[in-house]
Amino acid sequence: MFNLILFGPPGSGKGTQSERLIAKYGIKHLSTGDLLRSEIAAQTPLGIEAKNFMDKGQLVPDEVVIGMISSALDHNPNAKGFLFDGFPRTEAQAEALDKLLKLKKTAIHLMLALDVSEAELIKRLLGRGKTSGRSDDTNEDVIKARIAEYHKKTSAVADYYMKFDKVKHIPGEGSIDEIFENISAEVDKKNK
Ligand code: B4P
Repeated sequence: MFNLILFGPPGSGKGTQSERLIAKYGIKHLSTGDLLRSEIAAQTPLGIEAKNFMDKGQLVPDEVVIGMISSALDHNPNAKGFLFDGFPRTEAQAEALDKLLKLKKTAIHLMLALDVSEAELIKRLLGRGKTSGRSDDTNEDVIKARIAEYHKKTSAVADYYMKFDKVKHIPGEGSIDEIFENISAEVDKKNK
């Protein structure tokens, strides 16, 4: 089993690169952002609660996203590995993920962290907002709040995995193909 975390601030290319990674390596994609947006579309109680946080650019409470990931892991017993996209986003989520994977006798093998400047993040997200219909991408104040949440609560998650020597930084600016080549090279080194 090979388990990978794709990490980075909002708009750094996690969703974009995830599509290519799952196509190449056949691992199961678990995006908490996508899972939350499906709950919102289905107007479930969880989705209605999550939308309040997401519309303000805030993180959804840990217990909500940890519960979603735990159930997704249970529903995919035959996966040959998982790609975690947008999760974990707090240290509490990282600790919970380690415990969940340990119960399944596996672990995180690699965290790939995409580095992108703040000006580029804002440009990309406002660009996506023109076509995506995502309310959190159309307002620059909400985008800035998401980036602030990242610095306050999420960037420390890389330090957590750094202690276990599992983090590789990848420049996240340049062409999507070029970035994917660098990502693949790191995956291939670990996943022989
Ligand atoms: P997510 O769905 O995870 O979304 P994201 O971080 O905004 O985007 P991502 O990084 O995947 O987008 P990409 O760069 O691919 O989160 C949304 C919200 O959900 C959060 O704010 C939070 O409220 C909540 N949430 C999710 N997970 C949570 C958790 N674990 N805990 C608590 N709350 C959680 O794409 C951005 C744009 O850049 C696209 O238009 C793309 O085409 C473009 N792009 C990508 N690569 C590019 C490149 N190389 N060059 C130019 N443009 C590029």
